[in-house]
Amino acid sequence: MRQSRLLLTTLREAPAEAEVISHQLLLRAGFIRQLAAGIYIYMPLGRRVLRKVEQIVREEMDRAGAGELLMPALQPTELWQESGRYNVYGPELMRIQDRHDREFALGPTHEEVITSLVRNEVNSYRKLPVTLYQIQTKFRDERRPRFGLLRCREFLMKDAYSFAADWEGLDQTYWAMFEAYHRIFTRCGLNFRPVEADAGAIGGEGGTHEFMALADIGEDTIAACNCCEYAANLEKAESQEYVSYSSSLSTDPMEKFHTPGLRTIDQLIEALHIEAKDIIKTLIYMADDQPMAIVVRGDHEVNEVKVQHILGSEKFEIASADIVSMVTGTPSGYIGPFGLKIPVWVDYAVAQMSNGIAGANELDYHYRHVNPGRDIELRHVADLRNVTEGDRCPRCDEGELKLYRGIEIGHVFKIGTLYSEKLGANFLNASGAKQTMIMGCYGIGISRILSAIVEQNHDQNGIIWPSTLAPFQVHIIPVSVKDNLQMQIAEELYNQLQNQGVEVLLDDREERPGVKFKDSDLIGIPVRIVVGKDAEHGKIEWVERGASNKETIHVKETSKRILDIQALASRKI
Ligand code: 9G3
Repeated sequence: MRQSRLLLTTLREAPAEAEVISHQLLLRAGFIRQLAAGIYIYMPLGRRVLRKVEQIVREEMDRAGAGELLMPALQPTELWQESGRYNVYGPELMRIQDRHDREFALGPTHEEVITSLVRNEVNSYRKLPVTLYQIQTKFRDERRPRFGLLRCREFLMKDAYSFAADWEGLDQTYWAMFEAYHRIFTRCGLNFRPVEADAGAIGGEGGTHEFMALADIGEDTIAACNCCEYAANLEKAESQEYVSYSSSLSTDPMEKFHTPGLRTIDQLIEALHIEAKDIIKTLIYMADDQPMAIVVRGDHEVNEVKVQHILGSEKFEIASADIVSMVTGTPSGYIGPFGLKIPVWVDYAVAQMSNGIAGANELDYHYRHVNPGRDIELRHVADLRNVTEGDRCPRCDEGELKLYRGIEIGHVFKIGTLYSEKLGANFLNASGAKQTMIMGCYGIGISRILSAIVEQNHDQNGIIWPSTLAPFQVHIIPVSVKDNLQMQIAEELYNQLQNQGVEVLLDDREERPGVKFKDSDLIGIPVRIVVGKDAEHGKIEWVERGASNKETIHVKETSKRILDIQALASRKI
């Protein structure tokens, strides 16, 4: 491709609304342009990268035995009525009316569509298991689209769905997909971790993993052991139940004492010269509109996903201040797990505490020398908290958990009969009896991967694309297009490499060299060949993006080197 013919406008500055580096660089390097909030145009360079990610995904999905189809984005909302999800999703589900006033949803995902297809196409165990996938645009009307391609309202997803006759069949497909995801993200050059995850709204009966690209701006937090393979989304991560720190068990009876104005953890620590872990924190929540006390140690946070699963409640949220004072008769800051007329759930770490400080359910008063085993009615004790850095790994005995931020780039679910039941996707088994298909679903955020890659692969001059995804493999830059010899050598090299099947971008623009080099650093093509004054001696400069070295080599050496690069770029592990 000749750069003078390519629609590529680089920007010196990113617009103010671009807060993260991947959003800034994808805009500045001309890979994307925003049409509206959370809605993007993939410019030619961006489209080329997107297509390479799609290609890797297709190869690995096909290799895992999945069949590619393409479903409509327009979905009759009758299907969402049938699955019972029509009212589960509010404004996030984009709906439109057609000319006959029939309502359609713009598909945010396709469980309903695929299940309604398979219930008509498959009726015998002989046709199972079957896995189908598509690479297609999804619509989710996010309240706050942000971070460029990381949280869009229209985005590209690979979504796959598997149907099996039994759980064993689902298991085989699930792990085949898991392996395929591992290969896909490895080939994309991503630094990622598969983590145990919470099935969330989609529910499902059998477990789920997320694939997280490690990045400081990632919205998710994961806990990973520094010794074994254990890794989990913070929503689900566990630690050894028995905390290591042992304190002196207090034999003194618990004693109420005056703590005027000490409402917060920090004020207590400051005034009493204690640590957060000596404090018993009681929070009031509403679980399906029932008030409930959740008790955790002062240095821990309530994990609302864990508590919601334990309580089995649909709705779970912190109680408002007036509910708190109504339920406990106390202003917030002095609440303790004593004599409350509501259920009290206590985290493991609190049950093992001794000599703690807790609110006395009286303004300006706390208790000290509290031994929960002795002084608190421990009817409900469970794992209610977020794990913290340094907690002991729940799988191996010597490991410690470390916390990382991650971008969710993939998610695999065992959803069982959640949709096949509701939508009647049944089959006749070997003995002719009717059974419900067992499903799995598997997503990859194709467009989100571009941002994850840039978050992990950039420097102060711009993007550094892995060779497997770069929009071009080689960038030829003649220093002066007015110098006939330089242009002649550049053109010859351009044609020769093109004939070798190399993806080459030739910067034939009439621009100053400095501008060309800045643009080249910004768009991040892995190999740059500079044709300058040494051309008369048949010498060119070979520069690898991200490496510090620049080499002067003979022009004849280039094609050999390029062949090595091509072998690297096209390797299918
Ligand atoms: C909706 C809206 C947003 C949604 C969903 C439905 C997320 C929804 C979960 C999934 C689960 C899997 C197949 C590919 C992998 C992920 N956001 N989810 O179901 F109506 Cl507005 O999409 N689907």
